[in-house]
Amino acid sequence: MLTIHHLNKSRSTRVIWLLEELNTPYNLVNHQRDPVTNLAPESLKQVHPLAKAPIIVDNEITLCESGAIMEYLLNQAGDETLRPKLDSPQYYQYLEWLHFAEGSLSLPIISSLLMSMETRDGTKPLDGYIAKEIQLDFSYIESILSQRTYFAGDSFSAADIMMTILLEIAGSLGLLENRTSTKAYLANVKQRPAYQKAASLG
Ligand SMILES: N[C@@H](CCC(=O)N[C@@H](CS)C(=O)NCC(=O)O)C(=O)O
Repeated sequence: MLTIHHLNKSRSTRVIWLLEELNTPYNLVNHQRDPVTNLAPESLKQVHPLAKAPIIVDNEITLCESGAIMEYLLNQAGDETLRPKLDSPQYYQYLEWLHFAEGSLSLPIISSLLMSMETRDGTKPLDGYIAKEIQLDFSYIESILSQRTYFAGDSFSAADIMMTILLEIAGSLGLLENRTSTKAYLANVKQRPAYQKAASLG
């Protein structure tokens, strides 16, 4: 049976909600935020190196990112009610909102939340959060790219196109120092003629 790793007061509520809508049976594993830092506990790191909720484990699949998990669960359930049909125009509205939540809206909302804490108690949770995330994310990316040619395995995919511009910005900010696999990956994908055509347009 599928396991959902749930962190209190977190985005993993999204996944539990979807599982309930789908009537999909699941094991629930609860993790509690550190009462002082409000961060995820060590127990979550043992499930996935990003140590973020939600995470699901289903046989050989361990998956984080709530949007990806939603798609996975809908694919598994073969559900026709909680997303529009692939060949309908509504499907692309669905896809836009699905990605908008984490891809665009999350950044200003979470930043505002962390800045409101700063105003209240004078601590600097946003600074701490950014430093922690950069270390965590680029360590994870480096470990993946030291094992695979591309993000999703041996074949180039649209996931590589999504990741590249952010890695380029990270490189320009000096965040890829000592990340040799990431730098080699970037040099490799940037040799693609299609990338070069796109980049030449400014
Ligand atoms: N984009 C990710 C964000 C995951 C995320 O940041 N989860 C938060 C909870 S809402 C978390 O685990 N925070 C604990 C921590 O960073 O230590 C998603 O949608 O799953």
